[in-house]
Amino acid sequence: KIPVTAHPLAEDPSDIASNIKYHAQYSPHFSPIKFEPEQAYYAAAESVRDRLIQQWNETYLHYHKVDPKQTYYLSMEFLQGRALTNAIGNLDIQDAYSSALNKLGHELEEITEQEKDMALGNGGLGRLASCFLDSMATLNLPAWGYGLRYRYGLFKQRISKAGQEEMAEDWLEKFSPWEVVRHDVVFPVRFFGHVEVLPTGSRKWVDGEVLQALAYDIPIPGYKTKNTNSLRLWEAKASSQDFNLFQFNDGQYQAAAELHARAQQICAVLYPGDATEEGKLLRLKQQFFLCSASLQDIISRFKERKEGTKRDWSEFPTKVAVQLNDTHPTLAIPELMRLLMDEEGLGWDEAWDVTSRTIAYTNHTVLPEALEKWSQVVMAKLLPRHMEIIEEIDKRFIEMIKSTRPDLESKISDMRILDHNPNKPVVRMANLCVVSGHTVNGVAQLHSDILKAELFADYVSIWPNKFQNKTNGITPRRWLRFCSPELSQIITKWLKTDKWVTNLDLLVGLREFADNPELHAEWDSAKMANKQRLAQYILKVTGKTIDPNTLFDIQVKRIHEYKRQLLNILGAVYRYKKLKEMSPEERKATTPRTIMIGGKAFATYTNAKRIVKLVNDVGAVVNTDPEVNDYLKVVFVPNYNVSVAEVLIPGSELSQHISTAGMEASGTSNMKFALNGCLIIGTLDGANVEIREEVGEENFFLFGATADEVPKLRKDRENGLFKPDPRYEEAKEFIRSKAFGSYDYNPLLDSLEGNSGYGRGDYFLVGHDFPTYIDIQQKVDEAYKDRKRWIKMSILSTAGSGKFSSDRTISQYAKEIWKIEECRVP
Ligand code: DL6
Repeated sequence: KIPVTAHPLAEDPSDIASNIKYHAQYSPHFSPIKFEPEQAYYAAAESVRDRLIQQWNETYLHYHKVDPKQTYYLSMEFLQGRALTNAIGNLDIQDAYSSALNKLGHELEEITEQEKDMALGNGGLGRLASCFLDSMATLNLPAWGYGLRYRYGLFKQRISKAGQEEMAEDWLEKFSPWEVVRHDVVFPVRFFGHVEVLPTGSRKWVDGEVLQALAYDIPIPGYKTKNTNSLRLWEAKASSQDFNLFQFNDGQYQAAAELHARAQQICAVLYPGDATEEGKLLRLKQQFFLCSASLQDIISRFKERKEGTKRDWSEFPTKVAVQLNDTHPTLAIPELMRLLMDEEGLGWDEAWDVTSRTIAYTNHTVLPEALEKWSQVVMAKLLPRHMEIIEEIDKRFIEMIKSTRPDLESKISDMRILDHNPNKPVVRMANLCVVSGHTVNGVAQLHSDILKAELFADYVSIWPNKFQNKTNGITPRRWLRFCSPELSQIITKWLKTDKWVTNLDLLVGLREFADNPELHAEWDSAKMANKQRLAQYILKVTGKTIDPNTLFDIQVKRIHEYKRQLLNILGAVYRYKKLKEMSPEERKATTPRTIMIGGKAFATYTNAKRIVKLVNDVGAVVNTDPEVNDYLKVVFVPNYNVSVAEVLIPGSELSQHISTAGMEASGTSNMKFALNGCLIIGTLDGANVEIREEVGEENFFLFGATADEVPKLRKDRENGLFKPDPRYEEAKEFIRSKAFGSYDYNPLLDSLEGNSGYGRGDYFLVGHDFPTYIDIQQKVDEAYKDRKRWIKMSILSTAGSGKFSSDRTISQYAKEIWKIEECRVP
């Protein structure tokens, strides 16, 4: 009965329903017979997209007219997750869409489940980039995200008897209603070739192979504002001239389309394996592809914005801020130099001035293996002109040190960009960023302090003002307002305003009600509803029943030895063993717990995959043991991603952030859990330090060595001074005894033994921290028994989370690094 009409900006639910039907009929992706949840999702998404496009165009035109300074956030990862709930929420049209869909016989919640996660990222770094985009739009900041349009996102994880299996994650299997291809935005990107010296003396990169970068844009709506920014993703293509029709007709099908096949490899997957030389080359190609296309686009926008008038290049840094999300987009530095010198005719000094005033770099890790180093040989072959430019930057840096800081001469070999180690000459990307960028920042206070005191200490003495801290943040829209509507409503009711959604500091107002029994009852029931939803989800994906009346204890993050999922599972094994030894009465007096662990292990990271298998094997025994399974369950949550996090985090009560101190740059899931009233058990690492300060020491379960103590503890181990706690030995022995199946866990457990080497000799100090971990877990059990105390702690955790809004982080970047201002669409 509902008429089919376009009504692209309808407000009335009946008109919205008409518009959804319009899309089902006139943007047909399916045969017209069915209108099931899947078809309803695509039609509703396209209907929402109509509105976004309207705002998006207005935003582009407004920025074009005002010509403000803009930020360009270059990142190899964006972990956007699903878009529909977020778009409807930010546009503030949930109720209208919900009733429109009801009129069409659907539930909004059900159809949102149809959407595939856009998982173009690996972990915290990628999700941070996505939170930042949300905040930039919400704060009306003129800003763009730039990334790659990977055909397959981060792999889909399946758990079998053998452990983790990786499958291609096909987010574009059907199509994405959120991307718009811009056929008019295409730039050439060259690889290989050689450098020619022109008669003028200037240099030009020629020959090699040239691919095309084609832009796909994803709209990024701000919360309750018209500003809708873009995430621009590049796809690699070969042109039609590169298709050899003659060869094709001659039956040489592969040869005829060789360049097309190579183009497809570039955006095939995120982080292709880099154990082989081919893999390394492909990763470098991906990085350069992102940098070159983005900079050409940025430059063309810079020129376009003052049509007709020739722009002075010294103005460029007053219109453009480029932020490098870790070292992956470092090639933006030599590429900007090349474009300015070889294409625009600037001299070295002028180009260097522009480049170094434009580019800033964020460091996200101190792990040595994650600090990128590229072979000079590969770089010179793939990017001969860039290698020349890097050599020149290196040479000038050394000259500068020699002439101005002779006291640092002995440090030059560590500080310079090129490492000429004869066995493996490499380019150190972090050094290139520090030398070339105007600002370098860490992502939590402790991490920034470590960067200044250790990794970059020598540079600090040259450029003390170059180094900053920008503690990470998360968007309160996705990570509270939309993922936990129940808790959000309660917060709004008690604060008597919903302004906390854009001013998270207001949460502190909850403190005055922290003992109020009425709030306690509401809080408890919202948390319980979220726990029930989580339990249903676990049943759906694992077939396991978990009891929402037990303490829900969650650790979800990439699997890595420094994050110490192994400490968690050893603790669970110890708990299980103790429960087995207890009498039935003693067991009844314990705090029943459900431990959930989730995360993906990189396909070639053997110990991480063993950890995944161990969690599953422990779960298989514990969960089927009738003596204990009312008191303990251990569940591995498969295929952890953004939309899974949106179910897990609201239902959590305790979450584990237990990395070896000094190793987790910040962490951002710790912020999401704390914001959702979940208590943290953790070490003094990354942003945990600041979370504990904000929520109060008494609301944080702290244990373990501090970052200052870690080097000495490692030395002590090397000198045979470590005395293991008997409980630790007991837990390990229990696993070695094959209590959890026949799989050989000795190689994994052996990494905790011995006394030297990275990844061996318990480099991550699981043994040292185990006893305090077990002790603090007992405190958790006691605290949980006192319901009033626990709920109060939970409320105070949310109340103290205001600082961790990405709106705060982005405002600081805007003011202190990018020097950009709000440009609100009227
Ligand atoms: O800054 C975002 C995020 C931090 O919260 C994590 O602590 C940090 O591990 C992560 N860094 C990376 C880079 N590579 N590594 N490892 O993902 O960044």
